[in-house]
Amino acid sequence: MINEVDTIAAISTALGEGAIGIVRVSGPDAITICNHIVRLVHHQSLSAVKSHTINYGKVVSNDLGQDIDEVMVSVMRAPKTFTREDVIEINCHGGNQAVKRILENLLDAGARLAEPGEFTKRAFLNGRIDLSQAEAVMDLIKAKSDRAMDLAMGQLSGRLSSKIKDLRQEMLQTLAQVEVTIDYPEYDDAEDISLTALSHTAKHIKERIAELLKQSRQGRIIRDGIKTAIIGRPNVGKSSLLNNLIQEEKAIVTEVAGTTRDTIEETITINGIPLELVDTAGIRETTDVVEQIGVARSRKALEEADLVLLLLNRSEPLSESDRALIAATADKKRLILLNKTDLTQQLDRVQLELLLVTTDQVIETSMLEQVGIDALEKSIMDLFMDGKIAERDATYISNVRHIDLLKKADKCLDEVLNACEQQVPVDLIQIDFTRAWDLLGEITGESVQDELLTQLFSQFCLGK
Ligand SMILES: Nc1nc2c(ncn2[C@@H]2O[C@H](COP(=O)(O)OP(=O)(O)OP(=O)(O)O)[C@@H](O)[C@H]2O)c(=O)[nH]1
Ligand SMILES: [Mg+2]
Repeated sequence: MINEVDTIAAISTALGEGAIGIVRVSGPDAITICNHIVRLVHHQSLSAVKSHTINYGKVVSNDLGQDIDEVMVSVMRAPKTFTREDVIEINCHGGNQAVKRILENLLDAGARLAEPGEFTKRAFLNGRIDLSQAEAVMDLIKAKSDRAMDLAMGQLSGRLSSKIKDLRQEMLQTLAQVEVTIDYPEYDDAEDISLTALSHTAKHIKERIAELLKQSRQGRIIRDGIKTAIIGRPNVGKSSLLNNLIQEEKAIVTEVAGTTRDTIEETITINGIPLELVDTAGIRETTDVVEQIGVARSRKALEEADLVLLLLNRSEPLSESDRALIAATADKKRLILLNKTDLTQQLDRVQLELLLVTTDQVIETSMLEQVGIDALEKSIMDLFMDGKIAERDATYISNVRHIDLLKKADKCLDEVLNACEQQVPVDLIQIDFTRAWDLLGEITGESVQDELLTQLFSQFCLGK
């Protein structure tokens, strides 16, 4: 299936100080190429060792025959390997030098430097994993939390793929049924039977797509985290909130209004869900040039946020800026925090409620006395995960590409249903139906174009 049957090599571990480093080689000449530079202690050569064994030896340079490093070499012969090709992994000492020199010598001996993601791409092209599993490999590498990792593992084990395959199978059966019916003219009502079958399946597939999409929002959150902007006028306690959440004096806190000039970003996890916090400069009208830039950045953070924590100072009456911010965040998912509850209340709750919508939750806090943090964390979970901690085995679709394809397939099926209602000729409806089938196939890579593959795999790390 692969036409570029050369042998590729890359450093598979992160560069930097570490106990071991791994250089990986895959392709038909992997063993021959490595034989040039590996001297084993207990065997003649790598060709002589059993598959799936790890062997002690040395790497020597091609030209000078000089020892480069003491190594353990894994030999894995095709097809039971990650790429389904012969794979050699050289485990050497960590740090930058050993891995680099070993790689250089492998390239001299005839290997080609792998492109990012090329090992995984080969695994896909050789049919070991499908596309959604390949993408899961990337998610696994980039996972920011335990939950994100569980999610990627679920996808890697083919949970999403098998659901999509079931859907496509069902659609294929319907298409086959339609073909047969149309081909037997003794049925007078062939068109009717076909229309009924197509619309019945289209409806069912649409229901299943809707379920998958419903879970997708949570999936994205588990994977990418919740972008959370802390917003409020100057001096209400935004930076104090950030420090409290991350349990570190990261942001400067003073009684001077306008202390925070630039946005400050930090990530924490709540029940396994990453929260990407952004502390912002207090939003107000100002003539100070630096502060103006800060305020513009605050507004940008507000725009990009999945969640806004809007802070108000309970010990002062509502101000014009507070009202403006309540209005500006109205279409956002938000929590209203009334801070400084350790001081006497000046803010009129009734007046405030009039400005809020029914879904708004108000939480009273005191950053000084660290009151209300637990309630805040609980509310965030309620808002994003329906209060539940993500179940391990639900099929969360977290990949934007998958969501997009599901939505497109859903639209095609809408057209199928419309056309069925209007009694459009069956062969025309079949086209949309088949298109939906193709779109679902792109998720698993059963119907997929070359450019897409190149683009997808180029997002991987080198050596994976
Ligand atoms: N009494 C009391 N003071 C607080 C509380 N939270 C914050 N403060 C004080 O309020 C002042 C401002 O706090 P910051 O956290 O710097 O406020 P900010 O919203 O980040 O202010 P800017 O960065 O200027 O926009 C500091 O003196 C804090 O110690 C609270 O709950 N109670
Ligand atoms: Mg601040």
